[in-house]
Amino acid sequence: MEGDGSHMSSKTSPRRTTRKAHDRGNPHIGIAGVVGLGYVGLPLMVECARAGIQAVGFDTDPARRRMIRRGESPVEDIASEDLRPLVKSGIVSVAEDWSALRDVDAISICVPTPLRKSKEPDISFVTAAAESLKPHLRRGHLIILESTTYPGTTREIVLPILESTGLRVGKDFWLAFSPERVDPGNVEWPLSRIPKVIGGITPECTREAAAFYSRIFETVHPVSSAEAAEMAKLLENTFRAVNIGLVNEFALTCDRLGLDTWEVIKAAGTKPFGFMSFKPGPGLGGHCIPIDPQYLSWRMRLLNFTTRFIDLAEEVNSEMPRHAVLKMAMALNHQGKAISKTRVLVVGVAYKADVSDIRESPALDIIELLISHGAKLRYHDPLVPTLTVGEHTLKSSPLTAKTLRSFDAVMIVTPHTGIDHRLIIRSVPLVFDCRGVTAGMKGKNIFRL
Ligand code: SAJ
Repeated sequence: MEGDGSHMSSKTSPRRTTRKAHDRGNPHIGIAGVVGLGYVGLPLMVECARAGIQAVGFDTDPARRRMIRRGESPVEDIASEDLRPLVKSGIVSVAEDWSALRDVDAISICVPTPLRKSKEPDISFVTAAAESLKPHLRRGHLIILESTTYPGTTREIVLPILESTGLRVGKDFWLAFSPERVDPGNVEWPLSRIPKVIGGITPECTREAAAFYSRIFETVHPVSSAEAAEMAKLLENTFRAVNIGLVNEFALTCDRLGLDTWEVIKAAGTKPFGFMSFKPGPGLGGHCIPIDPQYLSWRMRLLNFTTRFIDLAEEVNSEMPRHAVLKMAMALNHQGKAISKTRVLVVGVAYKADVSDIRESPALDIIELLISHGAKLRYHDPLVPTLTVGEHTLKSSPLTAKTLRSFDAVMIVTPHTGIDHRLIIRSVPLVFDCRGVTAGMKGKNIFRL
């Protein structure tokens, strides 16, 4: 980015927003504060340290504060052996209370933004962070909200809390939104290489935030407002939810036409342009994709606007666990077996391959459905040693030829790397594959979504 990271229209060509990290930025920002030390906040602290910026972490969980001070990482993407030297050197530290916020110059808020049971946004963690910051807000502070939220949160919720101190945004302090883009488990894209969208409450806010983040991230992309930055993130993840919903509907369609969904998708994927492959699955898991679009649909309902694609994708995606169980029940039926009393092993329960996170995992819905239909259920997941579903607490069963032979059916729900699917196919009378890992494999005992 040319100049001091001054605000540019969104028409700025990408090359003009690219700047070498560490070359310039607001020199008055010496110490970075990060509120919320989870899968977003802790990697951000480490990235600040790698850019030579001292980072001070804030978290409401005393156990987590103690753990990080010991140099132990509570986050999968940060190895303790990488964290420990940073803590030892002091460039990464964890504050005991909020008053230390006065001593930092920039504060990135990386707290959860989940959904309530009513499917409404829960921004209580964001407001709590802003309220904790308020007594310590001072002139010169740069505040950046990173938590995914609906357009307007930064201006309508965070700004009034901070300005109730009498300090004025754009004059006494700066406030911007910059969506987190941490992709758990993605080694191809290290955090510093993922372009960072930034939108301020005022042009000066955008400039200050862009200048600071350009010291940490290779590319910053300023936009004209905090709302534009909030909305960009929702588009990114709604794009995924809707396309996954589309391909899941294709799975339902192929099922009714007696076609192999995976064969059809593989064929369509040979198109070298104008097509992007998504895969059907047992449902939509994780703490981003099923949730972020609901923030937008909730916001738009307040304006009497129906976000039909989001709502339809949610309808199709949330139906997939039931569809998967029903289709496996039909396959068992062909073998003269009912689901009740059937011994079923669910293989893979995390929300996606090669992560241990089970939040919103469709495997939880599938397990509940199978148990409610009387199946004798076990699971295997090398990354999830124990699992509680409803009042059932289960332990991951070993995956050996011997244990497999004790099951009537295996349902492959999450395709972790390294799971021996061929062993499963050789050992069990019925394999129901929700992820296409057996695509192309032949076997009378193989059934697919
Ligand atoms: N899924 C499908 N079919 C697909 C892709 C995903 O059923 O073709 C399912 C997954 O199994 C999972 C859910 O959808 O249950 C979400 O999967 P995801 O690949 O979107 O992974 P997430 O939830 O970890 O999304 C994150 C997001 N990153 C951020 O929000 C910063 C998302 O924007 C990334 O694009 C995504 O990682 C990624 O690409 O891995």
